[in-house]
Amino acid sequence: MRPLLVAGRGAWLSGAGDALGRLAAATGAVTATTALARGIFPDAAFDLGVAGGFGQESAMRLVHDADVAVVFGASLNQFTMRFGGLFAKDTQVVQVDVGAGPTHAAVTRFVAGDARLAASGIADRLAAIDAAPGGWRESIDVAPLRAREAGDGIAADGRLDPRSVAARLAELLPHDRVVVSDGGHFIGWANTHWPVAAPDRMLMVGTAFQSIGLGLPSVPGAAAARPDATIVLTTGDGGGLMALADLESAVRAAGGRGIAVVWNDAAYGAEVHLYGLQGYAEAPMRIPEADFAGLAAAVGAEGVVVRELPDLDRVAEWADEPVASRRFLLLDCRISGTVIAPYQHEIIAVNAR
Ligand SMILES: Cc1ncc(C[n+]2csc(CCOP(=O)(O)OP(=O)(O)O)c2C)c(N)n1
Repeated sequence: MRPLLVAGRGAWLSGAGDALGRLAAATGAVTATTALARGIFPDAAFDLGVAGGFGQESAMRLVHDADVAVVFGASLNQFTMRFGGLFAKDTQVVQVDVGAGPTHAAVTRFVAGDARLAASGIADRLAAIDAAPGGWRESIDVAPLRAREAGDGIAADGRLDPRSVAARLAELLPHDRVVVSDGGHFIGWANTHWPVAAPDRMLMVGTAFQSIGLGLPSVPGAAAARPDATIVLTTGDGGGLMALADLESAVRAAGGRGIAVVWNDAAYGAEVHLYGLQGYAEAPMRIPEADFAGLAAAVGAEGVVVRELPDLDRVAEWADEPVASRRFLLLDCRISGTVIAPYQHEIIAVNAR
């Protein structure tokens, strides 16, 4: 057997993390999550990361190798399912959910139930019969499958490679963070490169509402909900400009425990990749490069223009300073628009069908 467990936000809401960890150990299953459940499995050693376009290609090949997949609290939307290509044709897909029935044609069996109760119930029964795990996951070196693209540092156009920025920030961002994400092409970088301590520490407001411009205004809410956490906003220049009035609110609310990462590609990048490629005029999709560092300084934050990777070292110094004496830190990352995230390539390919 090559068992796989997939958990989604429903599993997190039902408090299924520990039960799913027990079930994974009892069955010897490798694990994967949806974007909204990253960090739910207690044992990261056998976790492949996100199922779907935010997952690494090598990890997704292993998902495809699974002969049985049990899905807890995940709706299996088109992005999780890689537009139909996530599982092999003959994979047994069991969906456990409190919903009325299966939510994807790939589901071969539906079990109505709460994720936590179902997972712990199955784990209890396996323990009662002394079932031994098959050993599939121990035969695989999972960590290299999750390896993230490190990028080229500087892209051919002389601007930063966003993969390299994301990889370096993964090393620098405080671990007590809550990440707030606006919407746009850039959403891939946080999702592929920045680990999440628990699912409720990654808030994808832009994706939830399918609207850009909600990142900056969500910072005060995150700061109020998590008074001890570092609040890290990830936003594009398009969404950032749209919400500019809320820059001051964000800076004031999060103060010295706030960071904003602005993926400044001087464009509505998602539009360029999805529609520019189809031949539509790109000029309206371009944005004159805005000086976000300057805008931040105007409302009392510290703005840093990031043109080279060493410019990010300021984050390490900032993290060592007392919260009371430092200011909200905005990283105005001048990235190249030429690096297209793998998840966006998936969408481009579907649009071309
Ligand atoms: C209110 C609103 N307007 C337009 C869109 C369509 N839209 C989706 S992504 C995007 C581009 C966002 O640009 P930016 O914030 O710079 O991020 P990037 O795509 O460049 O990473 C647009 C315009 C939307 N989702 N919501």
